[in-house]
Amino acid sequence: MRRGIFDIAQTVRGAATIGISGHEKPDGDCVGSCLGLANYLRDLLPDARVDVFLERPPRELVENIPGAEKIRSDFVTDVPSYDVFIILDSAKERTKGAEAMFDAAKRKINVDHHISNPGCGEINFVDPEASSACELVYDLIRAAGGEEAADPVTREIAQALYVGMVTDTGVFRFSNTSKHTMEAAGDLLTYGFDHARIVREVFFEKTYVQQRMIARAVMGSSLHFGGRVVVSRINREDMLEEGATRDDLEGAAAQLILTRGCVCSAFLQEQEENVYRVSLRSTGEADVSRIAGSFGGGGHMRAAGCTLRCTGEEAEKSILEAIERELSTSADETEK
Ligand SMILES: [Mn+2]
Repeated sequence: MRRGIFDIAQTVRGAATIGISGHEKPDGDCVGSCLGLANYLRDLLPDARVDVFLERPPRELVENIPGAEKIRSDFVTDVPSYDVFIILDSAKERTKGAEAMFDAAKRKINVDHHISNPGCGEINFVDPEASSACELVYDLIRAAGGEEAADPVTREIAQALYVGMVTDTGVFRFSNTSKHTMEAAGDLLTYGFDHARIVREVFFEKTYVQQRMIARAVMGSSLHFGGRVVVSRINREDMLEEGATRDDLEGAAAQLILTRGCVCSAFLQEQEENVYRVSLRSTGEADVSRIAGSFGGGGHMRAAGCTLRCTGEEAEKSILEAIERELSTSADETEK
């Protein structure tokens, strides 16, 4: 049994209004965990109102996660204070539009697997060992008290949670994939959704513009520290030339870290003049959540992000210095 797990059915008992939210720019795990839990709570409490607040998810998630059409992307509600508000896959600061609703709620719950999140609820179920928020929601639903005979998992719930596990484990490739992750995923598969289609559409498919932006990121990259670090930067004029938006840069960071010999990568994208979003990846030798944290960002050991406000050259230089520091620190720690 996971540390910090609680009885979700018991906790929401009697609630008439429940709010749910996750992080900005919601990914498969964020949308899957929010909608998987929302579907479960709607079945559990048919008379309760369950509202999900998220920015509009990308098309492949809307098409593959049941209930996505009910998401409230305007963050507008007429409920002054939700009986229960649950933030998934995020700390409250990253939810943007939902933070005030969370603060105003009568009961605040936080479920997350980000190592950088200390927990922002009265009830915190935060486990960095879990592959995904969806794995934690799966555990919550399976551990919930209720009628013995009824199976609380439906095909809709199973599909939503599977999308999140696939997303955050890179289709069960990353080291966050545990025996328990596979057992949970295996259990979800028995509900009979088209899992092969999900993997293709949610994880692997790219638009042609995305493919071209990945190519540009790789072509424009440079190697550092004897080939152990690869860095690439995409400027606004690169995006303009390809007709690309920010969403079209998806996949570039993941491609860079696949360079043989490389243990850490940084992908910088210019958001506006002198503002760079940095996506950091690591094979495990460096803890990139610490690098991101030193610039006010966050994330996981092997995938993290932050924003730098300076010129592109300065941003690259600062990031490379931070990576060098982190690599020497983690080497020292290994020796001890
Ligand atoms: Mn996640």
